[in-house]
This record gives sequence, structure tokens and C-alpha cells, in this order.
Amino acid sequence: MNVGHKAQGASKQSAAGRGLKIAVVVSRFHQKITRKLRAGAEQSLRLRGVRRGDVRVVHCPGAFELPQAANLLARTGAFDAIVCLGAVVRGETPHFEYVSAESARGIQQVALLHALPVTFGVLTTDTIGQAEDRAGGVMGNKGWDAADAAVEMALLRKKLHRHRPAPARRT
Ligand code: INI
Repeated sequence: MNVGHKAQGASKQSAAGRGLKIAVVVSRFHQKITRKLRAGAEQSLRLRGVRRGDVRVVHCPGAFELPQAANLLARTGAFDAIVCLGAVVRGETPHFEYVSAESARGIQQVALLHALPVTFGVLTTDTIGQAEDRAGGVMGNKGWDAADAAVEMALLRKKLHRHRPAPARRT
């Protein structure tokens, strides 16, 4: 599958992600698009050295449920980062605004609540064509970008954790 990664820094290949455990949540709404986002994310993770066996993929109904699924994954404590993938396409109703805003807000909320990188690979477009362009088309693959950001943030989190002050000792 063409995941459009050439346009977005395939030069960043390195094994820095080896040993990281990454969860990927894929929304089933607009599945034709989100499947391509998933392919881009998986390829990006592989190129950064994340092992196939260290990637857990789960599905949820729509972008609205991405934060809920991410929250359940974060609570397991088993992952260094979570990648959220979805596609919200504007229709004739305000539904778009609610779904896209709650998805973005909820994903950031999970990240802050758990001090865990949770990245936003959710397309919010006016048309399906624009979504296709960003899921391995002329505008690259936002699933790839979200996975790349997850690895970078997971490494930053590990680095900063090493510099945490030791917990105060009880006397
Ligand atoms: N979910 C999406 O992921 N993308 C959409 O474009 C979309 N639209 O347009 O309705 C959508 N709706 C479903 C929503 O995410 C929830 O799954 C649903 O409301 C049940 O809670």
C-alpha cells in the first residue's frame, strides 16, 4: 500500500524506537481512509525500530470514541505512547464540529491525565477527497506523522523520567 511516507521524512530512519511499546487505536468510521492511516503508522513505527510484536492495534467505532479507547489503553500502563487514527468528514450538520472537537480535546485530556504521549492522527476535512490526499495521497499520510510524533514523545518522556528527583524518603 502506498502510504505516502516519502513526502514526510523517510530520512528519519533509525532504531531509536526499539523496545518501545506502542498502542494504535483505529476508528472504523470511514474505514477506507483509516485503514490507510493505520498502514502509514505501522510503516513509520517499523522504520523507527519499533518491533511488530510491540505494537498493539485496537479498533473503535468512530473518532468520538478514540479518547475513550485511548484512556482504557493508558490505564493498563503497558504502553509508552498511543497513536489515535480517525477521519471526520464535514457533512450537512453540526455533527462534524462536535465529533472533531471532542475527539481532539479528549485525546489531549488523556495524554495530560496519564502523562503519556497520545498523538492525534485524526483527519478533519471538508471532503473525502481531501481525506484521501492525507491518507497516503499527495499530502502525505497523517497516520505516519502521528506515529512519528508518538515515538519522539515516548523517547522524550523516557529521557525526562530518568531526570526525575528521587522520591522523598520516609524517616
Ligand atoms: N465518526 C467519525 O469518525 N467520522 C465522521 O465523519 C463521523 N460523522 O460524520 O458522523 C463520525 N461519527 C460517529 C461518531 O464518531 C461516533 O462513533 C457516534 O456518534 C457514536 O458515539
